[in-house]
Amino acid sequence: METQNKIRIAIQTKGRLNEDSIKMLEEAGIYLVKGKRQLVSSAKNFPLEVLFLRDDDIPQTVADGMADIGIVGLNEVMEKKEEVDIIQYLGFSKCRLSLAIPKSESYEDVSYFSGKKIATSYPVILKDFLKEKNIDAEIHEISGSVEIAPGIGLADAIFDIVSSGSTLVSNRLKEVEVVTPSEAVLVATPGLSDEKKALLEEMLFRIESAERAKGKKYILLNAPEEKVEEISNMLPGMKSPTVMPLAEEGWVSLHSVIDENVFWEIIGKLKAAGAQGILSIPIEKMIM
Ligand code: PRT
Ligand code: ZN
Repeated sequence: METQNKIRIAIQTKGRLNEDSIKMLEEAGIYLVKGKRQLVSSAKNFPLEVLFLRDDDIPQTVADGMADIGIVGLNEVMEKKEEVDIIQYLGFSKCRLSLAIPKSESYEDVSYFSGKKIATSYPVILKDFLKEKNIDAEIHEISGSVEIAPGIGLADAIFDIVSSGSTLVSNRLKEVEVVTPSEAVLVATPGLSDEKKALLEEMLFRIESAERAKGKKYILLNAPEEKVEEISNMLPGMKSPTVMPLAEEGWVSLHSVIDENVFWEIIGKLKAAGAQGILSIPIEKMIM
């Protein structure tokens, strides 16, 4: 069957994960057929089918095998407790799940929460945490605007996603316990077929190559021949730098790959050593 040779990914229809999920696929050279907001789409140049879902539905869809893989927040994976394999941490949509209380309250330790009413959209994760800490508290599950609960007398505290912390501040709350960090993860159905595993491997290889290139620059410079060794030592490249003769006698061109953040550190040293015409170029992909 033809569909056997395709892999199906579930990604968020709209919301915080959508754009970065599509961007990650594009960096891996996989472009989606653009249409209206349909439920299913496909890739132009990779045997990939895309299922657009609410993030809450992604863990179960992947666990059931309706989608082979999915991109979702680790927080949803932890909350839903569906059986999925976490294949890769993706480094975007980073946040944390934290307990917060009114700013005016004094706080010593987690025993503060004994007998308190805590509002959250993540009752499962919270329950596990309280159990581990031996705290008996009341969990009040609400689906949105958790942060307003203490202000309107609906709860004593909240357990919610925190990113910059500004939502807490504007609701006069303070973060007192970080329960778990979260970020987008790539999940897969346990027991993928060999064909689908091979497609997943190919995707991972591409994602990694694009990831590796981030923050790296390709740098080119001209230098007097007698300075090649000194300058090479300043350029920790993939292997040793490429050295090519220039038309002008006694001069060479050096090429190397460096971390973006060391670029400004070494630029002065390179110039002092006689380097000229220094160029820094972004790198798209890096295959080791
Ligand atoms: O419609 P659908 O159900 O698909 O989307 P959703 O509304 O449930 O989720 P969405 O798009 O808001 O978030 C998707 C995922 O992004 C979450 O599951 C997290 O893994 C991740 N993420 C990263 C965040 C945040 N950062 C975040 N800041 N999810 C939510 N927030 C909210 C948080 O709930 C709180 O209200 O932002 C507020 C806090 O932000 P700060 O910056 O003020 O601290
Ligand atoms: Zn959701």
